[in-house]
Amino acid sequence: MQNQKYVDAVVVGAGFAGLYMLHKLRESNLNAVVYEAGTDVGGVWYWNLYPGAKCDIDSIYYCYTFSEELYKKWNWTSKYPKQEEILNYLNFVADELDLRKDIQFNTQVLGATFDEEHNIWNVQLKNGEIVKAKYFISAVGCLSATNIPKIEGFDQFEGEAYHTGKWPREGVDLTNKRVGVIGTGSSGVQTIPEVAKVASQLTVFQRTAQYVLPANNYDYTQEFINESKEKFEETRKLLHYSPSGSAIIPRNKSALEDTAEEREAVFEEAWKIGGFQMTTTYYDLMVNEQANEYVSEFIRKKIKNIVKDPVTAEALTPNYMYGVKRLTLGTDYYETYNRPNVRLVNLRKTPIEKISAKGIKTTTEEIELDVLIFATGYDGMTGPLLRMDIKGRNGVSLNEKWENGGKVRTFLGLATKDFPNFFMITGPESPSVLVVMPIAIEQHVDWIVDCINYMEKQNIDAIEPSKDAEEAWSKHNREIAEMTLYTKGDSWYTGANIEGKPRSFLIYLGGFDNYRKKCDAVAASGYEEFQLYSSIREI
Ligand code: NA7
Repeated sequence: MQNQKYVDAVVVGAGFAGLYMLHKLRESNLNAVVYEAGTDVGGVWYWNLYPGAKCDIDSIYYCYTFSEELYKKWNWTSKYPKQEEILNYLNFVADELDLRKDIQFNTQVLGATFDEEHNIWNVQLKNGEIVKAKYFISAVGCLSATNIPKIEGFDQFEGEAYHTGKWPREGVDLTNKRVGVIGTGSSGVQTIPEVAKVASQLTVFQRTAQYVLPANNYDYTQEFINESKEKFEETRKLLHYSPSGSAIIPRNKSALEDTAEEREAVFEEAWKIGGFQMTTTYYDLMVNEQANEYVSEFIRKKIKNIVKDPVTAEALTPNYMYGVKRLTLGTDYYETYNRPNVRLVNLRKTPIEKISAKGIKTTTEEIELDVLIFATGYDGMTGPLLRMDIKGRNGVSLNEKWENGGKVRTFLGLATKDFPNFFMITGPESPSVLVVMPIAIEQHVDWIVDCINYMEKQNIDAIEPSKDAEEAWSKHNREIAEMTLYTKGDSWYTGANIEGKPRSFLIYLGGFDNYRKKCDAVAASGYEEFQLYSSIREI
């Protein structure tokens, strides 16, 4: 006989999203439980333990802003925080808010099935337990479903192999080892310079060259920390109400308005400052192809100036548009290729044929490796949701409804029809992944908890978006995306990084400020674009 318990809400995942959701639900006197597959809090910051892992958003922004007291209690040490520091921060938050008592660790949620008769979710845990809940809330993140590409012979490899996003907690000793890294996205770009420092030989297997901007990370002074705390309210407003949902405010100038010399000076200054300063130089870098070409060319020249070997420099130079793949920040990334123990294999010229017992066989050679690192990214946005078996009305699964990711339909990225009382924090078709993530999370959690409170007060049993609302929202999303250059690239933004994944663009690009207004208007209207059900009153 299965052991069953009932809670008001089940939350999946104990990262930034799950922790804040739990706190807010408890504040509303709801009985909630968080299930987390890991042994502790942290989400992606629990799993991404690879050498060099850090966040590429300023730490004073990449944190919660719902509590001034909490914000002021924590001291960040550097502009771009290391994974360990963020994990410490999330542990601090969990302790301050006493969250752990409602989190069950080591517990994977396999799926959930909606019981239409009782308006209840039956949540299935890997340990066999079924938990009943009125609300089923995903806090699984956007980049948590790791992708290891299917390469022939992987099972024959006699060395060690790891994915950056599932790095062993006990660490990996790479000292004097022959290491291979496949992948040059943000994870690869961060880990490659660190691995190069200790490995005897590092071979980077690159399929697509990246635009890597210099991070120019630095330690904060106490004075800066004090000032940033003083500016709490200003910062909170900036992050929550700006179009980008970040501190990045592009200048109100087109790259086409400046002369070549002026543009060069502007780009040069941004390069010197580092970080994402480049994205602030002109407002039209991602909407005008000529503007985009100017910045692309500037970075291409930088790469060729830094990398000494011309063949390597050529291979590292991207030939596609700047920004259509997620931009990356690096520390000595291009410089690393000048080291004698580092070599780049250009997979466009010599693709991987197979993995052998000893290493990697390309079309021209076999490269022997002791350790193989997959920095091959994630099945983004839909992956973590579709890896759970979520069944809504009529037993139809989310996979079936969304046609395995080929036809995603949501309303505001928060909910989807036929899956009543199922909420997605930072779901597809929301702006989240282009907004400072904890800020996007706070906006979603606040909206969801307001909605739940409304339902509880109004005796509503179930809520789901209407078909018209979600069709209109999805269409609106696609139309805005088509006005930009973002859809033109192959990356996790478009699903092109996963073999067989249908291509689609699932990030709302209409501005975080407009998005928030839309969400607020929906709530203020009494959730007009949703269907509400109550067994005890007419709606
Ligand atoms: P990304 O950015 O998706 O990068 C993955 C990298 O792995 C990228 O260079 C891919 O090349 C490469 N890749 C993927 N599959 C293969 C195969 N089969 N062969 C060779 N190379 C492959 O993931 P990250 O973990 O670096 O970063 C994810 C996000 O985390 C990041 O954007 C930030 O938002 C934080 P491709 O470009 O597809 O040719």
